[in-house]
Amino acid sequence: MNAIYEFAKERYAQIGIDTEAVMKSLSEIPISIHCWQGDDVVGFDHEGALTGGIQTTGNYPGKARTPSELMADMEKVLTLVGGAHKLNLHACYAIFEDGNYADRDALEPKHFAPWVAFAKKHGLGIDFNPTFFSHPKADPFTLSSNDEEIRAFWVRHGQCCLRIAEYFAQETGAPCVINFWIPDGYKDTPADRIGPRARFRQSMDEILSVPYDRSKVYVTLESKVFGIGMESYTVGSGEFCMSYAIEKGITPLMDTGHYHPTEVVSDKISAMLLFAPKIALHVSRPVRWDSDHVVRYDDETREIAKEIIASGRVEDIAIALDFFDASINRIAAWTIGIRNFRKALLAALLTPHDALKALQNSGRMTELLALQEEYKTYPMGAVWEEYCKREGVPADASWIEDVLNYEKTVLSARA
Ligand code: RNT
Ligand code: ZN
Repeated sequence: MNAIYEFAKERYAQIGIDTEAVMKSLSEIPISIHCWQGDDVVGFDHEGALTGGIQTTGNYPGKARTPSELMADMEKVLTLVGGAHKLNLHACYAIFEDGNYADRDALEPKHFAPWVAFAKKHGLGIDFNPTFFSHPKADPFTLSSNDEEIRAFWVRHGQCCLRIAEYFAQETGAPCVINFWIPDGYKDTPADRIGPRARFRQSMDEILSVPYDRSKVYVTLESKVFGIGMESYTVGSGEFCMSYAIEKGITPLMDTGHYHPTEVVSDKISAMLLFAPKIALHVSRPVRWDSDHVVRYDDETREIAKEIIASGRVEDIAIALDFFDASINRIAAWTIGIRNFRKALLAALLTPHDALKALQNSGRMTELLALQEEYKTYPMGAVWEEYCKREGVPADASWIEDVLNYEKTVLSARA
């Protein structure tokens, strides 16, 4: 018996919350873990810089250089975070065994076989992302390029990624969320905004015209307001992606860093859920801009989690993380971000949403505000510790020492 947990359990019971049921629900919500935190979004299919309007900054030692290093690092992370997870891969993480390189438009399931083995070993479903950046043909235009050869190349890339997504779903038994994001855009005011968008639309139509099993492969489309070097115009804007997703019956994806600084994704979730059967999220942390900082347990993160739970539609929302910090220990970065989002979900599950909604509906806004604030200091930490113990992962800050030991024994050897 853990006296602190028992006290918390009693405290939450008084407001109608069953902490045992909460812990069960919490462990079942899948969070998709992005492989790209481990190597600063480089991948294994090219040499050269990360392009596409995104950037990693920092050169903390010990980044993963090979598939086996990246897998080992992710394995370490999985010992520190509890609950259901998926593995989120990018096409540039293809593994060319025996040196059999294939360009992006010729990728096949076999190039991801080691990842499937890794996922099976850890009981993970796999999500996927075609990679429309860090490639000589991303010039930087891809699916919206006015060069037919380049556009066709990237259409083929999208099509072969759909086949790979289906393979992931077949192999793991879990549906595969495949997310399309293109960096296409202009630094300065374009003369023609509609042309590139029309070509993007045509390209997506062409990609989605290949047959794929819609019950196993969920296509998502991620919008963006701007990127580095694409400050004035991005082809895949919010309106474009939302409209296209609704028209085609695919899923819109919102990345928390992809809006104007005072816009918040927490407010968009409910609006989108009324029109899209499913939505998808990239949980990140913008600091002034789409800076992809490690997710904190901050107000907006908690509000997003609250919206997910309070909507009653958690099973319709695909949750993935998307941050990449190269200035701190990368295993710690992953662990902090994953634990924080799980904590935010816990806070949301420990909130009596129905009672609060009833106050709102009867106009008792004073009590609503008062209770929202009171609940913030309820003993959630005790439930979190109990949850972690039951999941067999560190319940307290002791994981930090574990990561620092791993740095000493494993990462430091990667000179
Ligand atoms: C970029 C998008 C995109 C990428 C990953 C690596 O702004 O957020 O999701 O971060 O695909
Ligand atoms: Zn994203």
